[in-house]
Amino acid sequence: MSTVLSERQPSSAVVTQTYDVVVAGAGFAGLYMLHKLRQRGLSVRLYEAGTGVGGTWYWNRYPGARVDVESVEYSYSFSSELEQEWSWSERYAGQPELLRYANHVADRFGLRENMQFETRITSATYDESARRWQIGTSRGEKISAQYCVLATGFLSAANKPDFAGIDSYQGHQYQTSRWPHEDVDFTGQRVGIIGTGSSAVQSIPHVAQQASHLFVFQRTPSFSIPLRNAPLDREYEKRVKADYKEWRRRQREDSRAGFIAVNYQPASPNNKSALEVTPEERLADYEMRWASGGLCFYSSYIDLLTSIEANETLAEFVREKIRGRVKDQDVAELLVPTTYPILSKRLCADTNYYETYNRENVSLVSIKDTPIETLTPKGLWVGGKEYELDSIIFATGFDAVTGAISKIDVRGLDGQELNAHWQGAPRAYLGLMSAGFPNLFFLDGPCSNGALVSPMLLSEYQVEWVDRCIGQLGTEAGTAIEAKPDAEDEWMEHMNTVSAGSLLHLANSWYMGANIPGKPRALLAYLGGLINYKQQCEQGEAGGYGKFVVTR
Ligand code: NA7
Repeated sequence: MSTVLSERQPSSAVVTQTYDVVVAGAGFAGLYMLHKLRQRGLSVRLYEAGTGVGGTWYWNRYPGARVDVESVEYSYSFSSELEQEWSWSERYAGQPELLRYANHVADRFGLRENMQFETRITSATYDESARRWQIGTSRGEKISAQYCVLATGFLSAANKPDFAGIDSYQGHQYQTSRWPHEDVDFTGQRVGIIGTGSSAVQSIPHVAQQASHLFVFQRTPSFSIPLRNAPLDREYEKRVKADYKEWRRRQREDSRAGFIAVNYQPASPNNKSALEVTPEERLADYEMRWASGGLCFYSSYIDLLTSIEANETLAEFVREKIRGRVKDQDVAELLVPTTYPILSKRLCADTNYYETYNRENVSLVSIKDTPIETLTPKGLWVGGKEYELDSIIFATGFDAVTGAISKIDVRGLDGQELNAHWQGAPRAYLGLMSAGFPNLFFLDGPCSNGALVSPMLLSEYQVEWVDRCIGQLGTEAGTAIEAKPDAEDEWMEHMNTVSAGSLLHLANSWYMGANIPGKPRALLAYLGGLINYKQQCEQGEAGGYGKFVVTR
């Protein structure tokens, strides 16, 4: 077996190893992938850039970081023992608890012995004669693996814009997605935060409680709904645990996106048009969802993301709510989004976000028409004014979905670069494999619905698909599977067909790659829904993987 490099070992060790499968990333998808492959008795090595497991919840340690999918659903379903023994403390778990859960899973299933931390996979080159991947790491290792699974996460490659003067700034700099492991205390400080997406919406109320003054630099306002977090109702937990199997079945089979938390979301998916009901009926539905909290507006009327008129009914409802939460109506108007349809950017879910602007020590600075000119040694210049700041927080998001994969130098058949294959737009059959890149799998990658459905559910489904595939092919030397170019073309066409007319195209969001300067504008996710996606994946497996070229 391989040499195990623990989290504490120096980074100078260089080993050359051979495995059946190499997995990149110790987030929830990577951990489960490792578990499945170990159960098959395969030799597997998981490489992780951080010093520990948890992926998103390892990196995003900013104050207020919290999942906005209900805890009982944002958890693994593969082990009923795990389901029964783990108890969430809140309706929506906070980052520390989610990190504890990831660590518990790694320990409970003995996964650490096959993991190597502080190691980033930097290259993967397909050796056609051996039909194996030659993998390079940030430690200089060269590894040979028959299969390679990239579980690198769709919100993991941090985006820190290259602001002029950024190196001249002498205060403290923080990035929400690279937050220090130690507590950060802003007491008595003048703090600036750049960005008003989910990460900022969660952290602003916390930072405002410490800072002497908080300046929020907003380019585009978000739509945010109250999260209505609370300690987890123990009666509710009992009911869920008594019936978890059926609960999970319904998540998989009965819901549009894998969410069925009926206790807290009394509103089941609404299959009507927002325009076919009376204004009173519509308002009642919206009020019920507002009171329930969180992301349940996604399961409201069926045409909210296809009809601008229907969408506007919800957008206006939420705008009015924002106006009602903010005392200064000039500030409220700056916080009201008007330039894109609601839900076409990821909806935020907050605790006291808008109310924070009622505090004396919080100022909203719109940088929509006057972008940040430069950082200075003391702070930053915007709108002809210098803001002196002790700390600046960059809540500027991610190079989403493709960012982490494109940082790896991947070369497939004939030396073709994956980044070249994805130039213009990423291409991957079922979001799982790209033509010309045999034995290379993506989890939560582009062209699947990772960004739009229950992330745990999709990860588990994809892991099980990949595990079955590797299991059926086996590890005999020379065995390879590759998506047929036709299958990939058809999938891309299908993706375009199901997304035609979607309002998602109208926003400059990370779903569209539009938040990163120079990134091609293309919808990165599959909009066909979870049930349809699974049917398509089953078709892909049918006929002995008929949509793939299998070589033995
Ligand atoms: P988001 O949602 O991408 O938000 C990033 C924010 O940073 C957003 O308000 C951006 O404004 C702003 N931003 C980015 N670049 C700049 C520059 N150059 N100048 C000023 N402002 C900028 O990332 P989050 O981390 O908050 O959330 C990501 C996901 O995590 C979220 O969708 C949930 O799924 C969980 P913009 O809107 O581009 O004008």
